[in-house]
Amino acid sequence: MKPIDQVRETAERISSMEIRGAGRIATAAAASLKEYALSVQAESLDDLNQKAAQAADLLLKTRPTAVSLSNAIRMVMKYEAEEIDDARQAIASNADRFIENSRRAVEKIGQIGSRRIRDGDTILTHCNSNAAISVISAAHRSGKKIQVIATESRPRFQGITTIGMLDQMGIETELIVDSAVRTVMNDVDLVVVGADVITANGTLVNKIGTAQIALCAREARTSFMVAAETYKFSPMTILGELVTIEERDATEVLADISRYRHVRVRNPAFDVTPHQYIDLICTEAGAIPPEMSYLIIRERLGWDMEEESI
Ligand code: RI2
Repeated sequence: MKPIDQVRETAERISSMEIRGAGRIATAAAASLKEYALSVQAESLDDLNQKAAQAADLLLKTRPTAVSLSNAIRMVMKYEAEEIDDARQAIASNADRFIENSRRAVEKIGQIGSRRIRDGDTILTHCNSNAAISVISAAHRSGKKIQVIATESRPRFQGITTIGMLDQMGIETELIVDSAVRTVMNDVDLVVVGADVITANGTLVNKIGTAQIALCAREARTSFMVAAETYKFSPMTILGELVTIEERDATEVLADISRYRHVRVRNPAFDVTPHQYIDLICTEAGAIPPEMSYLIIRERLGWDMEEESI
């Protein structure tokens, strides 16, 4: 396989959601760029830089919402080198560092977030988030007796992945359809969800349905926690950029749309939860109120206002 075909294949697996989850797509992209940088033929340093940038672009276009992808690619592609081999090594070690930091961040989020869970709590989660599951599993491992309510998360049913993971850990779990959230909310002590994007003002962009859950939690006075690595925060939102909400194929919702003449399917993959509905964002840098998101972007992502492109 040509080196660029490996990148194309990874991009295809991310687009089709064979590889999914904001964290996983970021680490898959970093690993793909590393492999590419180490194997592609290059005639000069410029040639390598250009080829790596093209490969990065292929990966970047796969999922338009997840900022984890652009943050990962920006971190991997941040290098200065005088020789081709130095550039290859710099990309490879940046990718390794990103992947290792990501793994550690999820672990740390679990430790920090689990302290907010009390013995006997019922936790509701949506979709399938590694960061959210890390919080739940850390609470379970620390000996707290907890139950989880997991939504199906239509149309891709990531909730089935979640119940499988929780089941493996021996955690008591109930599966509900997405529309049952309000019905069960009075039984819930804490909502824990992941994040695809957190903006400079603490707004959360996450799997479609999250905003409705936040609304129900607010009505029931139930705490709403977001579990997110700091690379889920979006630097570009400081510069006023809006988050693009990915619209996926209609067939994910309705297989046979052709038999209807007047029907159109809308399939937005994510929705927007205002920061007022979020009690806490649990990151590897600590548990913060959403209003502190700006500082996370400036301090953890080292974002410079001059740096307008990735
Ligand atoms: P982790 C997922 O997106 C879900 O929206 C989930 O909440 C988010 O990524 C974060 O997941 P999708 O790829 O990075 O299923 O915490 O569309 O695993």
